[in-house]
Amino acid sequence: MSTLDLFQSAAPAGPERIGPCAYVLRGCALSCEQALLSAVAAIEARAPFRHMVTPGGYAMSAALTNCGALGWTTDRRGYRYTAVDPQGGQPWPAMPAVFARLARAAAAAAGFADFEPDACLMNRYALGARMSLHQDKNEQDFDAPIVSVSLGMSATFLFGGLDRSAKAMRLLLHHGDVVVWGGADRLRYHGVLAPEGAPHPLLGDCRINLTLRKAG
Ligand code: MD3
Ligand code: FE
Repeated sequence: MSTLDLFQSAAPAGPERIGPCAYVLRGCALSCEQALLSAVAAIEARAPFRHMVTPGGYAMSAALTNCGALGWTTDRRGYRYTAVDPQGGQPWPAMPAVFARLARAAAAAAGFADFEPDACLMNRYALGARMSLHQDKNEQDFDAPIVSVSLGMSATFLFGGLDRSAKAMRLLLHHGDVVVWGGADRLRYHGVLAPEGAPHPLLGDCRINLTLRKAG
């Protein structure tokens, strides 16, 4: 093997800083993609992706489900975390070890030691589905970071400011990319545009995003 081959091998790039306390780890999830995808399949068999309704009465275009001790839900009464899946009344499926391990390693690489997620919100975006600018503020502890894992088709992520009107930075996220947000960036407005580019060889015409959180 030549020196050039060594440099061209799939060594993951180091963390790329996109905010005071926010980092992209390109391709960080690729080494465990099979384990992640089988875990997603097992979770959706027990807690299917569904289109929830916002307090304003609109169905979300992304379909969602959860795993872990707590799961995020929305209905006409508001946004909240629950221990039980409101559709079926069973606890959310347990957090797979591969999710927790990846989230912990990614958080550590971004400078957040000892991250222990108790909730994983899973969003599935079909063609045309998107998520408009919002803040994540239903969690108890804003000191813990959020780790996001992108799977399937690519999508443009919008990374705004602390007030809705601030101009958003755009970042194209691909299969296997992991992003970590904490500290000063934890309450920034953010959103995601519809999947773009080619269908993914493993997931087809959709993008799935895992967001690992400490909710309770
Ligand atoms: C930036 N999901 O589920 S994850 C969400 O791609 C959500 O499914 C998007 O926003 C998706 O709430 C983006 C990335 C993310 C999550 C939390 C953040 C970015 C964040 C919190 C603060 C700043
Ligand atoms: Fe969010």
